[in-house]
Amino acid sequence: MGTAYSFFRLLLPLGLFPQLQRLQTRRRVSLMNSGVPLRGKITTSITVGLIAIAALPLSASPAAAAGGARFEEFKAYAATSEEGGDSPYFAVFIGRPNGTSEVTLIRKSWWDNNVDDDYRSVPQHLITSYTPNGSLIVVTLIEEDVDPDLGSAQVTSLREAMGNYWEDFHQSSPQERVSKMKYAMNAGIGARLGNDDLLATDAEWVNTQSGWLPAFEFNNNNAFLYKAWIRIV
Ligand SMILES: [Ca+2]
Ligand SMILES: [Ca+2]
Ligand SMILES: [Ca+2]
Repeated sequence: MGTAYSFFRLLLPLGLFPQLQRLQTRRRVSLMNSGVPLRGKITTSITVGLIAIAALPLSASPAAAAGGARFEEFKAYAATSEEGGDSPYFAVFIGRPNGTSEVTLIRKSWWDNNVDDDYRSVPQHLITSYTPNGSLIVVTLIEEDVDPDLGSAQVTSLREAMGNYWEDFHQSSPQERVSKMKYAMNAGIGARLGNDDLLATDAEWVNTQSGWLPAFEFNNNNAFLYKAWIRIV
């Protein structure tokens, strides 16, 4: 899949491509109704589908030894300067060395308008049960204003876009992987937010199958400081 294609997908909040596919289906149906023979085309798409199935990586099944990733806790050392408490939530991307990936939102109702300086929370939220060494975890801290901007449709399209991007870059150099995926999270989330604030993004590598990863740190010109901790369990 081309890089330009997946970057384009990143910025498409609701996914234009399923609509294009539907349009093609409609066109095919209307062509069938018009009596135009389509056998050649249908055979071709079945063949392409079979090739795609045959090309699925065999390494996708989890290795028994690999641990899962749990979002243990976060602390707001300094909340943002907005009036009242912050309403933080986290978008987490996990890219594995085999090219598979996940995107999850971590958001608790009791954080809403309730996070001030020195607030600490221990949600112990299991993100995924498969995080082998060499996986990259990227976390973006977002602050809600008015109402939540990322519903399930936005998360689904973000997950798909990030997945395509990771497929393209999961074998690039480690430095490039970090910078590309941080950039992709910022661009992909930014394109899907209304009035919520994207505060900061940080990344860490998984290099243990049991224990804490280094803290994820979120700050921007000292306007706020949050840290979050993920543990491999
Ligand atoms: Ca807010
Ligand atoms: Ca805000
Ligand atoms: Ca909002």
